[in-house]
Amino acid sequence: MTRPRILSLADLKPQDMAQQLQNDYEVVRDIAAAADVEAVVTAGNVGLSSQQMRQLPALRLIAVNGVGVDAVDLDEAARRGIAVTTTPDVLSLAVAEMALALALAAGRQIAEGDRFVRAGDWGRGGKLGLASSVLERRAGILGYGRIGRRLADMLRGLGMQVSYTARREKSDTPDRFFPDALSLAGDCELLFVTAAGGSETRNLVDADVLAALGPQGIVVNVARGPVVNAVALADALRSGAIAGAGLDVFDDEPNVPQALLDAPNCVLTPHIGSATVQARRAMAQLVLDNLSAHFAGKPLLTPYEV
Ligand code: 8YV
Repeated sequence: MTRPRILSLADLKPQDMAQQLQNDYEVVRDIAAAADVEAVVTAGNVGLSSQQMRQLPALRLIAVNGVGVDAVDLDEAARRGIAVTTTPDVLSLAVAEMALALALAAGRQIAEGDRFVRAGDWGRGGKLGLASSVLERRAGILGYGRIGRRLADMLRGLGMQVSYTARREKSDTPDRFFPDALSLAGDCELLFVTAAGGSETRNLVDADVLAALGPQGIVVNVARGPVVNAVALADALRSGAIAGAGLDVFDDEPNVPQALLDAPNCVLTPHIGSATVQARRAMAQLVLDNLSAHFAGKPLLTPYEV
């Protein structure tokens, strides 16, 4: 039996899941050789532009190995009746765990302490200053979707007081609602960014929000780089307007602005929020299941509804 041809712009992980894709499909990697393909596999941070879609006249399905659709031209997909699927829920724990890890790393001098020990400063009698407790802070979550809510559950479980802002107040949560980022930041010292990317959330965390967070404040971003204004963030770290940051996402990955590389108490990771074996395996399985459903003419498992 001939295997359907698909275009893959992003590798599935772990290796056995990538192998499964190879077994089930003829996997093309060059878009110039994919004019006949009905399905494309892409990553959340890779997406598919309208220009790429124009090179794919037979396209019927965009299977995103991730939850972010900000890099997919959804208008063009809708206009052409191309379905989009994502991998919701299965990565929420991993990304929430990463957010907590970054908060602890920035707040408890983990990266700085590691550099201090390796540089021999401890051995030479040096001392790190005292940190301010992370779990005794009030936490604010900007973006209260699946990942934000998973994180809220985690933080509450650790005894933290949690507030959030989202487009609408939710009735089914004990967490306190604030109508916007500014009022949320004014009430917390640990601000987690878990909002979807795209034009609606660009620069939501700006100089005013950082000033409201205050000199004890820590910002953690596991969502999309542009939600936090990188220039304002680097300035706030340098001037002491906030105390620290933990960043897993950036405007122009894999390039990280020099101002953030140079900023004090800024912990940086290379977009690895969902990069656990468990999450990536479950994500890959959903991609495979959505592809199978499409080629079998069955309903998609996790269609992205605009
Ligand atoms: C991944 C992501 O880095 O879910 C998303 O939108 O950005 C991340 O989980 C990526 O999609 C991995 O394929």
